[in-house]
Amino acid sequence: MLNYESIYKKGVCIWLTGLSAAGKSTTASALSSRIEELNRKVTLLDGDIIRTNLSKGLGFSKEDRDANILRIGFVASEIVKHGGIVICPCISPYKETRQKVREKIGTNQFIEIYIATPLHICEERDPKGLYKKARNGEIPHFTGIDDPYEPPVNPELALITTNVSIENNLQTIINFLEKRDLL
Ligand code: ADX
Repeated sequence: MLNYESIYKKGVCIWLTGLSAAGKSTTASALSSRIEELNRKVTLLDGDIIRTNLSKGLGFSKEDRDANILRIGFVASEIVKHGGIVICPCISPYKETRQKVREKIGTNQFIEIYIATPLHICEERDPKGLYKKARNGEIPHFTGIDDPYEPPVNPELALITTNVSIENNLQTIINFLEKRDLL
């Protein structure tokens, strides 16, 4: 049986960028469940998880971060090419590297979402205690502390997680995808 839905639907990559503890993974997994409720299949390529398999052994130098992002971008581009939906929550601190992924996927199907939580809030949240360690010098090159984060200049969406609910943010993303005919 032909699956007409996958033939007629365009693929899309929803790329969530922002600092550690900004809320990327939380937003991504809630979004993934919501899209599944709409009877579409979703692949989640979470930076944290990819680093335990596809990018195992890579560290946090610029070179290694770029390699990590380009690997995730490559897998995402294959999924999009075949009409799938892929969600990628990863810090992806470098503008130029995100741009390379955008070009690989095709700009109409690359939706860059900036999870714009400010550093002091991420640091207050500190769910894994990593900011504290970074401040103590136990984790060198920590994004936002002693390693750069280049915010997107023109993201498709920028979301605030401090006084806006996850539910509201999900609705904003879903509305955007529907308007672009990507859902
Ligand atoms: S990226 O820079 O290559 O995009 P990625 O999203 O895969 O990063 O992984 C970030 C996660 O690695 C963070 O959420 C945090 O748990 C962990 N981590 C460990 N060391 C660092 C570091 N030096 N900078 C940022 N995150 C780190």
